[in-house]
Amino acid sequence: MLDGRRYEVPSDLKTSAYITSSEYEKKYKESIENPDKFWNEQARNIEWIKPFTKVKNTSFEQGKIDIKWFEDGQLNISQNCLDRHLATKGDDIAIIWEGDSPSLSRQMTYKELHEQVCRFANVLKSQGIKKGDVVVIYMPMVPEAAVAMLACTRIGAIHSVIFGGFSPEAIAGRIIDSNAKLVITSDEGIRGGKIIPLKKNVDAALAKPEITTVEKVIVFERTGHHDAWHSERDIWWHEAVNAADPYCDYEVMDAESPLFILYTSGSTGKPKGVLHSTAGYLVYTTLTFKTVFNYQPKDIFWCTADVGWITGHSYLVYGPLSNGATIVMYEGIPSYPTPNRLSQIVDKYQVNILYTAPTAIRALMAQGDVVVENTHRNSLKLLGTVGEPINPQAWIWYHETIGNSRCPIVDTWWQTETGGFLITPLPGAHALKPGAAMKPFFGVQPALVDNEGNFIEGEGEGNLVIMDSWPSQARTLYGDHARFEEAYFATFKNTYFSGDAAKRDADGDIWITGRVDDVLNISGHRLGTAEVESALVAHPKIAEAAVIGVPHDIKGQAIYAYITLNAGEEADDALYLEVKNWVRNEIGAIATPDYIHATKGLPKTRSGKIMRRILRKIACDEADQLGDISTLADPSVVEKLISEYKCLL
Ligand code: 6R9
Repeated sequence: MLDGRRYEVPSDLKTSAYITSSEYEKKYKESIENPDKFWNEQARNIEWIKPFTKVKNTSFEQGKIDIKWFEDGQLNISQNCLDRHLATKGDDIAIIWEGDSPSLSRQMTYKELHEQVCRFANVLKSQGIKKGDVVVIYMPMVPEAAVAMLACTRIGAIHSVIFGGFSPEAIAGRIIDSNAKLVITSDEGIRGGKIIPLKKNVDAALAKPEITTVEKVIVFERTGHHDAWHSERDIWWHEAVNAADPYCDYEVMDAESPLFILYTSGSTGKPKGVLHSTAGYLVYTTLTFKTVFNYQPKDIFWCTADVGWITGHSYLVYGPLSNGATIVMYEGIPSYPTPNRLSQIVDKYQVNILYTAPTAIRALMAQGDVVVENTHRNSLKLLGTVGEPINPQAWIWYHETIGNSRCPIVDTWWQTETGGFLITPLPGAHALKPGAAMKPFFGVQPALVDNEGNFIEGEGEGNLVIMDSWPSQARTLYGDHARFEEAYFATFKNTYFSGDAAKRDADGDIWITGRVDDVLNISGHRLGTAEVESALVAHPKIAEAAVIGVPHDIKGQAIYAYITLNAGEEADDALYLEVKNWVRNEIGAIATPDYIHATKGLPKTRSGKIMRRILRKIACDEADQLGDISTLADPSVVEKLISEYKCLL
C-alpha cells in the first residue's frame, strides 16, 4: 500500500539549505532537551519592543491546561511584518496580486503595504475599534484582505476571518459567538468567473435580530455591484482610506494578547473559535516558513490557500511577510479560464515556491497534460502540499509534471489549532517518501497511542498525539476554555490529541492516515458531520439525519447523507434538490451533500444510538463486511438500506 519510492535530498540543498541533515538531528535534540534555550534563540528572529525573560510556561495537565510563551515580552505583529523591513526592503514587492481574469494584476511594495495598513488602521480607530475588539473579515482574495488583517494587528484588534464561501447563517453564528463589533467585506467576489455576493450575505446575516454588536460595515469595492446600502452603517473602503492619515503608530502588545479567532469544525455541532495569541504564533510561523520552504531572499512564494483558512493566515500572510518575502496572491481557481492557468501564473511571476493542496493537484492531474501546455515552470525550486493526506500517485504527478521531476515536495501536516507546521520534511535534511509527512519540526514531540492510551513504539499505527507544547499552539477556544480542554486534552491524558491517526514506518517516518473523529475532509476543508446533520434536521421535512464521508477521487471525501422524513413527506428528485440547496444555504457550498439517501429507518442500538459504522460500510459499498449487527434494535433496517443503496447508484 505504501509506495516504496524514496527521493534523496538534492545535492545542492544538502549543503546550502538552512537546515541540513546533521543540523536537523542536532537542533531537534536540543529543541526537545532544552526548549527554553532553543526557543530563546529562535525568538531573536523577530523584533521585540520589550524583550521577554521567560520562555516556556505551559501545562498539559488535565484541568489545568495553560499555555504561555515569552509571556513578559512585548511586540507588535504588523511592526514585524512591515515596519522592520522598510529600511532594507521598502521598495521590494510584498504582494503580487493576480486577478481571476488573466488581464488583472497589481503589485504592492512593502512601503505601499505599510501605508495602506496604517491608513486602514486609522479607519478602524475612527470607527471606535480598540485593543481587544473583535473584527470580522469576510473578503475575497484581494490584497485588502491582508491589509485588513494587518491593520487589526496594528491596533490590537482581534480578527476573525470568515471564508468567503460561507453562508449568511454561518457568518451570523460566528458573529454571535465572538460579539464582533465591525465587519469588513467587499461588494462582491469573483472566482472562476462566478460572482459571490459577499455584501448581500453580510446584509442577510446582520438582518438577524440576535445580532446586536455590529455597528459598522466597511465595504471594499471589487466589482461595483451591490444591492442595498445602509447609509447609517455601511462605509466605502476607498472613501475612508483616502481620507485617513497615512501613518498610524502600532500598539504595544503583550506576548499573550489574543491575535485572531478562526472558526473550524470539530466533532460536535457548533464550529470552534480557535484562538491564537501574538508572540508564539509569530516566532513559530516565521521560523517554519523560512526553514521548511527554505525561503531565500528574492524568492517568489505562492500559496494558493484562501485567507479564510489557517493556511492563508500562517503561510500566505504572517509567516511570509514577517520574513520580508514576496508573495503571490491569486483571486481565482487553478483551471480558469484555461486548464493551464496555474502553470501560466508560475511562469508569469517566475514563482520559486508553490504551496497548494492535494485536492487541487488531483483535479489538475485528472485533466492530463493540458494543465502544463505552453508553460515551462523552470523557475520552481520547491513544492509544498497541505490539507489532507496526499496519495503517492498525486505526489508523483505533482513532482514530475508540475515540478519537472526536479523540485522536492514538503508535505506539511498541521491544523488550525497548531498554528504552524508540526510534521513535515525539511528539504535539505530529509529524503522524501511520496505520501509521508516524515519528521517532527523542532520542538514537536509526536507519539502514537492506541485507543486505551498505551504508547505504540517503533513501527505501527495509532492515534496521533503531541506530548508537549510548541509556541504557535492555540491557547483556547474563544470564550470556552472547558470545551478546549475537553476537545484536545481529555481523550488521552496530558497530551494534545490531534483527531488524526498516523503510521510510523520502519525508518521512524510518519504517515498521516486521516481523521479518527467525526470530522470530514472535503477538498482539504474540515467539516463536522454533526454540523451537516444539524443543518439537515433544521429542514422542515426532515426528521432525522446521519452524515458520513465516502471516498472521492478529487475531493478526497464526499458527503453521503442518510435522512428520514416526517410523516406524509415523499422523497423525490425535487426534494433531493431542495435539501441540497438547503444545506448549501445553511453552511456553504462545501457542505452540499453529494448523495442523499432517504429511508424509513436508521440502524440504531436499543438505547437509540445511530450506528454510523454500519451506515459507513453500506455507503462505501462494503456491506459484505458489516460485522456484528445483533445489537441493533431492528436488524431488518440493514437489508432495506442495502437494497436502497443499490438503487441509488
Ligand atoms: C492546515 C490545515 C487540519 C486537518 C488535519 C488533517 C488534515 C492537514 C495534512 C493533513 C495529512 C497533511 N491535514 N494537512 N493530513 N497530511 N499534510 O489543513 O488545517 O483546516 O484545521 O485541517 O487536515 O486531518 O487534522 P485544518
